[in-house]
Amino acid sequence: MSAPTLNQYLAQAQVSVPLQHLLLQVSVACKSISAAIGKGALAGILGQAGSDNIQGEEQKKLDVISNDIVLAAGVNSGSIAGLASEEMDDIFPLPDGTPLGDYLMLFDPLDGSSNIDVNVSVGTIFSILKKPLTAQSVITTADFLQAGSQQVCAGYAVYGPSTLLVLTLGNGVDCFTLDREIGEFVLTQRGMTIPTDTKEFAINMSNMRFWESPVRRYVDEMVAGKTSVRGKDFNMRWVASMVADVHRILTRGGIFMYPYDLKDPSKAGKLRLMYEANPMSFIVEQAGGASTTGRERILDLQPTGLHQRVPVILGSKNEVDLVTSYHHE
Ligand code: AHM
Ligand code: MG
Repeated sequence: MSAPTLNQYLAQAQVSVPLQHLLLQVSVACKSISAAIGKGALAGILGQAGSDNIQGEEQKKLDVISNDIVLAAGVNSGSIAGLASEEMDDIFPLPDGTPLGDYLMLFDPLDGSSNIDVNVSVGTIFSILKKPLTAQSVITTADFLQAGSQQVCAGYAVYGPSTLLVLTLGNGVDCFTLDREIGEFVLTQRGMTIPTDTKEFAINMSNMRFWESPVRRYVDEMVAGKTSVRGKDFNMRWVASMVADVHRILTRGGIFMYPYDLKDPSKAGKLRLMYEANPMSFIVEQAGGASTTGRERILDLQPTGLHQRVPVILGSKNEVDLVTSYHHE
């Protein structure tokens, strides 16, 4: 029998019908973004949009296009109670007449967007929560501020040589590949697992002078390799698209770090808890890896704001445990 399409897979899985609708709409959004990225300069969509997002970062045209596509997917699913995006200051006001569903979705429509103009992999990350029982008829920001451990689903698409969709529903991690000839995501890997040990690390080394001493010590030891207490040599990779770096770790192991740094002490790191750290931590843990801030498990953090930033250390369990133990010494 041939491998199931996403549609067939969701119908077989123990997934509520509204969540199936939402995930199918998200997958359609990912196909549209993949098509737009594939056209690139031919469609005149590379370069800056001329606006800034809430974080004061310059938006690319494709950031704005991707954001609109994912918002429409959420609205069209009929399963959404609320939507929040890395690219928008506040939660999205659903258009009048939108049927109100039970799910909240937070997303980074185009992660790694500094890589768009140089034709390097980028992606879409999403996190799905249940609307809290205490929610009123009008959804508020507070309804979204749930710990990552409350996620019912998380996933990412990576737009690389192939377009992939990686999903967890809290029961392992499965990977789908977009078959462009039939226009469907087809299951190509069930039960992705991250090896416990690794010889590969990912970190932006140009920030070294801003790191705290536990990260500095950990990276120094890996760089010293065989001559250090580690007794083995390490290799380094940094795509600068979290989706691509995390996907490599899900495929062959590794550790990814965007740690706390003193570059801008008010920010506590670069990556965003709700749009990047939580969904990726859920996926990584479901694949047998670990994810911490260096001090605490990311999925246990009680969010304080939609756009909150956190340090992120995730991947092969033994390495994450080691660098986390350095923070506790
Ligand atoms: P973005 O969501 O604005 O693209 O920013 C997040 C990205 C991550 O994908 C990546 O890990 C990191 O920023 C790269 O940062 P740097 O430019 O410091 O290497
Ligand atoms: Mg991002």
